[in-house]
Amino acid sequence: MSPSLQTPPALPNSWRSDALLRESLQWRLGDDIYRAAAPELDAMGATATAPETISLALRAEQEPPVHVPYSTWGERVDEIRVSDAYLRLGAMGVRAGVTALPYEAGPYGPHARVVWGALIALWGPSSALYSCPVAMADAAARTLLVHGGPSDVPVVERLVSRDAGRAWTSGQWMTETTGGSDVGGTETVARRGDDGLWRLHGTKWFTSATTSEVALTLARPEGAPAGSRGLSLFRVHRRTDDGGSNGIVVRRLKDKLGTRSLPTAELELDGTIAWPVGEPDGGGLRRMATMLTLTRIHNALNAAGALGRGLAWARSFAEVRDVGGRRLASAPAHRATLSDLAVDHAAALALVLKCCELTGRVEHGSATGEDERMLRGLTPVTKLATARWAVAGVAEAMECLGGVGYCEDSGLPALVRNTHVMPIWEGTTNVLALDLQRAMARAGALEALLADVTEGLAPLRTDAAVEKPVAAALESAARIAEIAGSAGEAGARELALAVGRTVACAELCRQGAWAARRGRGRTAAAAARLAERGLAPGSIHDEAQLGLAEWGPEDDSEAVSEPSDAAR
Ligand code: MFK
Repeated sequence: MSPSLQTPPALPNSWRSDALLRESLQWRLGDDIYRAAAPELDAMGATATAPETISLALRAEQEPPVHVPYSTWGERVDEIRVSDAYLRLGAMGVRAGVTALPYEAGPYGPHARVVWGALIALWGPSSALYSCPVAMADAAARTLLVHGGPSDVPVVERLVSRDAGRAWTSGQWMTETTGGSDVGGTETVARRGDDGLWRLHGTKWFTSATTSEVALTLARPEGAPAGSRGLSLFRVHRRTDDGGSNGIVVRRLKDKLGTRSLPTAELELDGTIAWPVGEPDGGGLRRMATMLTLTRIHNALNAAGALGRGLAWARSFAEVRDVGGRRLASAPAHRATLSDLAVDHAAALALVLKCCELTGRVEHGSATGEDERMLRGLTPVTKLATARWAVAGVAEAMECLGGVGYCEDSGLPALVRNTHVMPIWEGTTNVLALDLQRAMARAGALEALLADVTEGLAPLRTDAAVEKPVAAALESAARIAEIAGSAGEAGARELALAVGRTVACAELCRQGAWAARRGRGRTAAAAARLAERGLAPGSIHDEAQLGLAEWGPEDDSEAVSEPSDAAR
């Protein structure tokens, strides 16, 4: 090799090289379950970072889906062709259990969702967004198990299969032209025919992973009231049993900033046969919330995974790159940047693994009422906070690689583009911040979260390893309790982010104290750094209008005259 050429950074096995992820699992699972889980996570860490996998992901990015509306002979077929690289990455995940693991009677019991969470975080950044249909398959399976009936069982069996040849994925068709957030405005109508079958008529404006074999969707049975209370939940199949279209016309594929390997379409439903999930009695949005809760956790796992991947690239590059006669990894300013990325990654993992732990207990029937209240509030907080941290973090990671990181073949641009969707789909930051307020008002979610912080940290007040961040998290919890009641809609986002930082800091303190007793100090240091950055704000928006008005004097009489030349 010519001496002027840069040694390429090598992506290491993402399980073996992520001490924080391994420690988090050991702390949450205990030694025995950790030892049982480690081999499959190690295998995924190797597979997800293997050069062949990274090449497949790059190729999937370069081969976007194609919509074929008509056959050669003019028949409307609405075929959507996707890259075989995208399908191969999906099969890799399915075989490893990204949909199956939580439904299997394995050795993990209520901890299955924690092991699975690590699996998703490792696989996600290499999946070319096959993580999206996987999220919806898992969430649809759970929704059908909780709210469906016997006819849904064969569908669930397909959704959670490890057999990539048999496995199905699901869509989640919620968004209509009336708005992505305002689901109560859904205009799709459900009619029951004389044959007893329900048929849907309407337009779904954003349907992700449109090649999925099934989808869950909302529609308003004829005569049902307006608003979200009139909506029912339905299962639809993309094709009829004989391979026909089931009354679904693909209007076009969306041209998106990212998620390019993934088909997202506008669909016309014209007599689409559908099966109600539960009774078609107007409780559809409440049932759909089961799906949303799980897809939001998937989103957060992928955000944490993206941060981990960005950090891994930045770290690997710093270890081989020389700048100004020294290794980049030894330059103090760069080390500080990597440190802050590591803190974001630690905070994201802390939040989302706690969600996984709570979800596992709920699914296993061992959750307390407090666990359920916590999960209700922590899910929107985790989704919104991790998505924002990931967007900022992967951009930082790209900057760490300089101009090469800005080039497509480095893989960093795809990581940045694909992370940018995370704050948008599954509810934007503000929609989720308002959802926290709904959870506070209806489920006592904030009290449960703050009680968990204060009770969990009480024994650590005098623990030398984490004394300072423990004090900061306790102070922040008290401050949140003080401001929460008056936060209102304008303060919803600041409140939710403060809750996210505080719970993350508390979790890192607990893990850090445990790790310090085993001679490891990095998690305690991450908790301390997170606390130093500030957890709860001193004040919170009560009314916000600077963004609406022109920034300038209220009227002409307040205008300041131009200074004279002498005064300049
Ligand atoms: C890599 C990972 C990839 C992930 C896959 C992504 C692919 C899929 C892409 C998409 O589909 S993106 C579209 C996602 N759309 C959304 O996330 C919708 C955003 N909007 C909301 O979440 C609104 O908050 C919501 C539509 C739920 C608000 O509607 P309403 O009509 O104001 O709700 P309302 O009346 O407060 O709640 C209706 C019922 O649902 C209530 O129950 P009850 O009928 O028993 O009173 C609520 O308590 C319940 N509910 C609402 N949100 C809930 C919930 N229950 C539990 N958890 C929630 N989050």
